[in-house]
Amino acid sequence: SKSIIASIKKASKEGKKLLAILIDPEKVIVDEIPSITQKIEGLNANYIFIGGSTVKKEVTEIVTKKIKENTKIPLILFPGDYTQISNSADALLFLSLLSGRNPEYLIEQQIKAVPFLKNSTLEIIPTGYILIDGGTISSVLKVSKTTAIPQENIELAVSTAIAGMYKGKQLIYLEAGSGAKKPVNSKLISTVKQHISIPLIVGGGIKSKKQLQNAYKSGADLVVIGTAFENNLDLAI
Ligand code: 1GP
Repeated sequence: SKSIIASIKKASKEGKKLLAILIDPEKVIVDEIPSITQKIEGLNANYIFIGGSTVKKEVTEIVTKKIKENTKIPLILFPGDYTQISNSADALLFLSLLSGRNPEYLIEQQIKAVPFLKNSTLEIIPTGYILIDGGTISSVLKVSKTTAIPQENIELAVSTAIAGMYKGKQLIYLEAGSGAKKPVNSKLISTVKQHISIPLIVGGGIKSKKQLQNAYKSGADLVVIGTAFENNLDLAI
C-alpha cells in the first residue's frame, strides 16, 4: 500500500489542504457505519481518523473493520491508549504527548503498544502531539493528567513543536481538545508552521467552514473534525 506520510508531505509541499473526519468508536452505532462513510465521502475527506479517549479494545476492532468494509478512504488510528489498535486500519499515529510531563503518555503507552505493532502491517507515523488550551477541560486533559499550553504562550508551543521535529517526529499535531470552545488561534498555527519543516495537523473545536478555512490559511496542512461532523454541521468546502 502507498505511504500515507509520503502523501501528506506531498500535499503539504504543494499547498493542497487535507481534511480528516474523526470517528470515536465509542460514539458510533455499527449499523450506521455505511451511511456515515457515505457522508464522509460526500465531504471529500482525505482520511478517517479513528480513536477516542476511552474506548474498549473490541469496540475499536469492530468499528475499524466495519469502516474498512465500507470505504476506500485511508483509515488512520488516532488512539487514546495502546489498546486502540486494529490491523484493519492503514496507519497509526504513534503519538507522544509532548506538551505534557506525564511519562505514561511520553513513553509507557508506546512501550505497551509494541506487542500489538511488532507483527502488524500498519504504517507507523511518529507524531508530536501538543495540547493547546481550548477553553474547556477536554477529555484528553483528564485522561492524560497533563496541562495544556495556553493559547498566548506561542513561544512554548513553537519550542515544543521544534523539539518534536528534532526528536524525529514526522508530524506535529496541535490539539485544542475535542469540543473545544476556542480552536487553536491563527497566530499560534502560523508561527508554529513557520518554524517546522514537517506537516502540521490542527484539530479541536473547529465547527464552521470559516474556522476550517482559517486554520488552512494560517498554515494547517490537515484539519481534523469530529464533533461538528457528529452534529451534522455544514462543513462542505
Ligand atoms: C481532533 O479531537 C479533535 O483533533 C476533534 O475535535 O471533536 O472538536 O472536532 P472536535
